[in-house]
Amino acid sequence: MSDTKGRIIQTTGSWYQVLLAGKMVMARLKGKFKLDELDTTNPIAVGDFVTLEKTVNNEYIINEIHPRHNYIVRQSPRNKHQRHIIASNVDQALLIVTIAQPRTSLGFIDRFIAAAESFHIPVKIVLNKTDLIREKEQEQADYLKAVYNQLGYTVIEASTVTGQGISIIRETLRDKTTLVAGHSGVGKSTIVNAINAELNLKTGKISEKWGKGMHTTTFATMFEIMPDSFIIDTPGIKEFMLLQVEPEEVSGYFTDIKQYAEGCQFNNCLHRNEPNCAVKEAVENAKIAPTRYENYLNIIDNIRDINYWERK
Ligand SMILES: Nc1nc2c(ncn2[C@@H]2O[C@H](COP(=O)(O)OP(=O)(O)OP(=O)(O)O)[C@@H](O)[C@H]2O)c(=O)[nH]1
Ligand SMILES: [Mg+2]
Ligand SMILES: [Zn+2]
Repeated sequence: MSDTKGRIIQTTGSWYQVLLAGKMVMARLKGKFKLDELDTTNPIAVGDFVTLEKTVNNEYIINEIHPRHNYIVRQSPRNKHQRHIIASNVDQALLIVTIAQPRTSLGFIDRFIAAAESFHIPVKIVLNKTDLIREKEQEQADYLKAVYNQLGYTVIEASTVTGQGISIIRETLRDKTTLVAGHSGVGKSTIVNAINAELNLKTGKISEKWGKGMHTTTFATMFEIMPDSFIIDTPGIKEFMLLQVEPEEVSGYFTDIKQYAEGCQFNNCLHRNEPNCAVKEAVENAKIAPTRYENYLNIIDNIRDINYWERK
């Protein structure tokens, strides 16, 4: 019997695909497995590093999960008090957005970034399909680049048609575990295929595997896109949301707002109507982008609505 360290690539019911020394093996969980986090529905998630034990029958058994650096959770679809770990040990998130075909709203981008901040995952943005940007849309592209670059979320301009940005994306992914996210149709699979054609992911239509009816069994998948470089594809990007967060916590996930919040008169300031609010002042003086502030307000309103209905 020998112990070895592997990484969970995919979970399918009670069997786990584990990458072990460059090879894929199937493993099962040890019979009596102690769960340290009792409020999660799945003990093991994609991205987990585990210790495997090979039994006398040449089967692999998972007998230890190594501590997670971070993880992405969502509410269990069956029980709102339970959490489901989507993926763990994520180095960064690459959010693919487009100005047209489809249009990604800044509200979606800001919600995504806030959630990623809450999970301690750094974000980079890929502005894809630059070949489709027409003159009147250029202003929106410029605004997006200016706002997010300034905040420290690198914006990589890309097009799988012209090849722009593809080598930058390749270098960004190298030696890391990256969650690749974005609305359906923005070009996630096309970009991945441009980097590693061997993966040959389906493009152009919503992949059947994750089509309607699959939303209750959300499993993330991990691919090795290059040696030691992994990408995580999550089917339910809508579930990537701020979870169990109070309105007062949200500004902590907006780096720009957080920076000014210390100057507010009240330390529980929501930066809406309170007097002597340093955040509102920063918005008025164009120190904070107006769309960022609006999207922040939308998020806290949304949380208040949800809390209201849940407490009723
Ligand atoms: N013009 C243009 N079209 C692109 C570009 N990148 C991808 N596309 C096209 O956009 C469509 C959708 O691309 P996909 O890669 O399937 O999109 P996806 O994000 O994987 O979508 P889902 O799997 O549904 O989430 C395909 O028809 C691609 O050929 C680009 O840079 N420019
Ligand atoms: Mg796809
Ligand atoms: Zn304030």
